[in-house]
Amino acid sequence: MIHLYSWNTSNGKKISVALEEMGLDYEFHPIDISKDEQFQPHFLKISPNNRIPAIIDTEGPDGKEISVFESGAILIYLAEKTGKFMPNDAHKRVEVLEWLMWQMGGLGPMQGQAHHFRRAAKEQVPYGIKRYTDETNRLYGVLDRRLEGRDFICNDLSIADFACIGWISRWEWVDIDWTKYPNLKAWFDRMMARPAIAKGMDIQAV
Ligand SMILES: N[C@@H](CCC(=O)N[C@@H](CS)C(=O)NCC(=O)O)C(=O)O
Repeated sequence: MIHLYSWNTSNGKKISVALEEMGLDYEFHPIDISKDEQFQPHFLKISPNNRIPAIIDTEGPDGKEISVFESGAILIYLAEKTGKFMPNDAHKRVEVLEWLMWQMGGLGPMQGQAHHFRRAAKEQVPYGIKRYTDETNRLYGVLDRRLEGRDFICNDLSIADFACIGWISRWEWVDIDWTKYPNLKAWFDRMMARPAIAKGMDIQAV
């Protein structure tokens, strides 16, 4: 059994989407970050950076329990556990890792800062709003070009797609103009039309 400690956010949804697509049984344990539950000692034991998501797999390697934090590490762990959504071919595998790391180091942090400056900051900081909105748009452009002629980011559906979907689904928070990113919009619609992805994205935090 996999225990998912998460919340209804862009990083949290990556893992529920992956678990649904992989067909793994899991139990959802909400960690309400609006109530600072990410600082509870039991959660810090498995996620020392006090961030969701994290998992406990009671049937980890060698049958022993394992916990994993950091969404990218969790996606790789689950792909290796199931043999799904991560190619064995070394060239194709590198591509999936490249796009996964692109999301982890680029799209997530930049769009996250755009969300912060546009929606949460206690003062309006025009420089911050522009800097991170522009950067998010640049990254949407990168992904749009990558998706030209491809159904999924690395041709076949992979953990790179799972990493991006939660962020792209928050496009309204950054005022994205879809006419600039037609390949990305088609990918978003294609992803959301998959029942397992729609279910994983709909994980309820309460
Ligand atoms: N690099 C981390 C980022 C996780 C992250 O930022 N999670 C946010 C929610 S999307 C969180 O837990 N925030 C709580 C806090 O800032 O204390 C990952 O990908 O797992």
